[in-house]
Amino acid sequence: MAIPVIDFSKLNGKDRAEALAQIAEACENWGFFQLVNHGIPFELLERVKKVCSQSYKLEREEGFKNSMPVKLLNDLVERNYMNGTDEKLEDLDWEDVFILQDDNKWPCQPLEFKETMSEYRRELRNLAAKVMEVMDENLGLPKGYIKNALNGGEGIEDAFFGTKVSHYPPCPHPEQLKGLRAHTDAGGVILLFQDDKVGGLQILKDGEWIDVQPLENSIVINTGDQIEVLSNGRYKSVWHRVLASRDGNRRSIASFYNPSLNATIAPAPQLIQSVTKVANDHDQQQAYPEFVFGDYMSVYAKHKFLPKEPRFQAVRAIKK
Ligand SMILES: O=C(O)CCC(=O)C(=O)O
Repeated sequence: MAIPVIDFSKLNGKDRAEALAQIAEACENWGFFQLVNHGIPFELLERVKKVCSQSYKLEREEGFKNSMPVKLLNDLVERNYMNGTDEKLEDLDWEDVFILQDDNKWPCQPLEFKETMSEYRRELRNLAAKVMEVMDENLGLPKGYIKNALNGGEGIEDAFFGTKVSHYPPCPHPEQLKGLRAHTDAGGVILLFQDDKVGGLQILKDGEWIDVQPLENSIVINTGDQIEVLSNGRYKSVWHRVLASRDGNRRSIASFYNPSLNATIAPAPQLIQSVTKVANDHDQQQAYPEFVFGDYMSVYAKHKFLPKEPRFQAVRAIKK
């Protein structure tokens, strides 16, 4: 079983209806899909791979060798050996991360890093907007509805757009921990540029973990908890995780188009139907509360690796 691969360029031609339907199916049944022919120049993607790998080598690799995950894994392996046990590290990720925002400190090396990653982030932000418009259309919402909701209203530009550059270095004992523990994403739309060769990302589908197959220069899209709320449960956020691996240093670059902390999030009224209306597949009552995204993030920060349903209950309680 492989996650859907969709040719995004088909939206501009005679096959538009087919591409829209494929994206709708992927959003409703998978929560993850890969876009090819997405319009981001390959030449830029090649530069992105190069500067992120170089920056890891120049600024972070040495630090990872002395990092907490390395120390805690060494201690665990020694303890297991001494005690004849097989304990695992359940609350740690074998991952090196740096975050790029518009206004934080970025790696200085290599010199082309800033220019390349700024260009990449502009392209990805535009792609996120296009993907959200497709979701609007598929859900029968006015054009711009999801983007406006995440920004906190029409004409406001306050969404959070962050880029998380991760490396999952080779791990001597990959069976003892995860590269990144299973979770659903808190926010809106996530655009992931994953390693061409080293796999490890998996999603939970019908009770089974399945691989998100590396596909050169594709962009993996997934929907976060807030799209689940806005769509009133039509587009569910999906559990995913990254396995640690003995070989290869997996690189992934995840860009998050997330709501403003001030945005009020609630199911779109168009997707809530009265209970008395004749039922069809998509008619349903409001399945999620209205809340302020900042409150959701306060809960998420403490419970990221736990099921999402109690998070919705917690923000329902805050709002009351
Ligand atoms: O590294 C990946 O492929 C996934 C990253 C991820 O799920 C996250 O940062 O939330």
